[in-house]
Amino acid sequence: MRRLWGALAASTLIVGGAAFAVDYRLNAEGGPGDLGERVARAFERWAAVEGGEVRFNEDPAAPAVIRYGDGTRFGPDTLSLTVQRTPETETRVLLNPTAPDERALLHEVGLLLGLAPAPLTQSVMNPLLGPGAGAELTPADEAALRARVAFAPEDINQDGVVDFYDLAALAAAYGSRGVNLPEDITGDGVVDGADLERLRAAYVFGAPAEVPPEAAVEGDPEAMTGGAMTGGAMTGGALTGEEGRADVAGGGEADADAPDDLDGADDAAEGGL
Ligand SMILES: [Ca+2]
Ligand SMILES: [Ca+2]
Repeated sequence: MRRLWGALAASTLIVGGAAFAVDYRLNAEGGPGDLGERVARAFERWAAVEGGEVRFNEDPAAPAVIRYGDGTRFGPDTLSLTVQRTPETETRVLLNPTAPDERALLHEVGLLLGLAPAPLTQSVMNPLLGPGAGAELTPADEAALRARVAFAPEDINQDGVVDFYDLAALAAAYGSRGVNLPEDITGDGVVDGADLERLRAAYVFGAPAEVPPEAAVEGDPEAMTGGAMTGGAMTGGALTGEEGRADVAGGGEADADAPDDLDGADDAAEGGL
């Protein structure tokens, strides 16, 4: 069983509406030199989703970088990790240089697109790659991307209006930390006053509908931070902190290394942790 490490993508990477774009930069040092080609293939598969309308722009100044981590710091079952640190805005997708895996890239690009992890499914957004899983986008993956493109981040329950029910969802999740939480409108990994302010700015005042919309809020924080394990499958766990966080998922056992260290660089030199 191979594991991915996943964390969060930032909605700050995303231009909402039809022009849905992810800016990124690449660094192929420290691993196989065909990183660019493999990343391009992952991009193509997401960009081919009908109704998805996503673009990927390589930009040397982009806040998201895709590169190899320090192979000695990855566990044998860990394929990739995405880390975002706050208050810095850099998002780092770190790939295991000894085990390049196209499925891992498909998953990590989904995170960059702002899609929530989907444990216990056949989705490529499942942080744990089961046998035969994760190689192709599923209908659920395609639907998640279409919804991400179609609805403003402030429309938390994705019903087409920013209203009382979005506020209720945000209130219920207030203080939560995690990976691509729907209520984390700003995409910084925590649901707090900044998200409330974004919601306030988009809020349409009116009487709440008598019949609440279908609960469409995804990304149950418990699911993303749990460590449940079922026979031969899935587990997830999230490490969170004041300065940074990384969603960790894999084969059930904790990894000795903190995911923040998987790039093998000195934390202080990285300017934060
Ligand atoms: Ca809504
Ligand atoms: Ca936030």
